[in-house]
This record gives sequence, C-alpha cells and structure tokens, in this order.
Amino acid sequence: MRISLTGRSALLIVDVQNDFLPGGALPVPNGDTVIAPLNNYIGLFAKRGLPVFATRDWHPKQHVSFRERGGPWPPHCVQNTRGAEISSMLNLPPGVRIVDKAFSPDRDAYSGFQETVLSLELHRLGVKRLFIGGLATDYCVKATVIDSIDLGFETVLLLDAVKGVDVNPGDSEKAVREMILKGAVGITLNDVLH
Ligand code: VGL
Ligand code: ZN
Repeated sequence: MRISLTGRSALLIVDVQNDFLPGGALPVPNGDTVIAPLNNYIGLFAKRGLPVFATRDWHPKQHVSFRERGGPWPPHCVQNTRGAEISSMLNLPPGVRIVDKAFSPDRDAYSGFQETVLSLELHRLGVKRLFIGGLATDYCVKATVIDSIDLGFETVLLLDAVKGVDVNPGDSEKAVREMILKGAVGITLNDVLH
C-alpha cells in the first residue's frame, strides 16, 4: 500500500514513555522496538517540515485507573516523574508538540483526542492525513486511531511502529484488525512515498 507524505500530513506518536518501556512500571513487552522505526518516521516528517505530535499518559497520583482505586493498572505515568517522561531514545524534533492526556483524577482517557486540544491544533495546521504509531496498540493507539477516523482525518496506522500489551493473547492483532476495518490504512516505512 503506497501512501504519499503530503503537505497536509502530520505524525502522532502515542505514549512512548519510560513506564511503558522495559524496566518501567507498566512495560509493554518489547515496547522499545518501536523506537528505531519511529525515529525513521520522525526523520521523514522533520525533513519535510511537517508537524510532529507526541502524547503523554499524564496521570495524577492515585488516578482512577490504578489498582489501589479499583482500576486495572499498576500506578504508571504519574505527572512529573521519570516514568512519565518520553523516552530520551526518541529523536523528537525541535518544535514537537506534546499533548498530555488522562490528567483528570477520576476519569481515564486512552485517546489522545479525549479532553485535549489535539484536533483543534491539527485543524489549525490544516492537517488532513494523520500517521499514528507508538504504545500500546491495544489501548491508547487503538482509541486514538478510532477517534482520528471519527474526526475525519485520513488515518494511517504505522504497523512497524506499534506494540501492544496483550493482556489477553491476540489483543494487539485484534486491535489492528478493528482499526483497519474502521478505515485506518495500515502501512510500513517502505510504503511511504516521499
Ligand atoms: C495505556 C494502559 C494504561 C496506553 C495507558 O498508553 O496504551 N495503557 N494507560
Ligand atoms: Zn494510563
């Protein structure tokens, strides 16, 4: 599937934070394998002067999604901790726009669009085609891709730059199928015409 990097394209990197990487509080198995491919995509976008966004899961202490409050997850990505920092291995370009999400103590938000200015900023920049990669395929990537499609963006899923948690075996594959069925275009780096 060949796809063009048009002047109205943007890259969105979802939650590549220390806590979701090996050694973190909620590690995605082999989550670090998304970093090299994402750096390749960042290079393509940066060279063209196209916008790059990065979301952060940005929870207050004692967030509703944490086990101590009956949620499904161990504490992770607590605001202003090292675990919440975006990996320093990611070569974010100057001018990267950071979007924090899931900051309300009593609500979770898997999508980067939920309660953020992301769609407003994308529209302001004239973005029509959104390329999405990062962590985790079966949670925040999936929710972000679905919202992106519902908001009318041509939504491109970076199959070589996503990894899932797979709480149940097969969750990530199932999530990819759902995103494609919904209208996402699944590609790898070789498919990008530039
Ligand atoms: C995520 C679990 C909990 C994600 C965030 O970024 O996919 N997963 N919080
Ligand atoms: Zn979270």
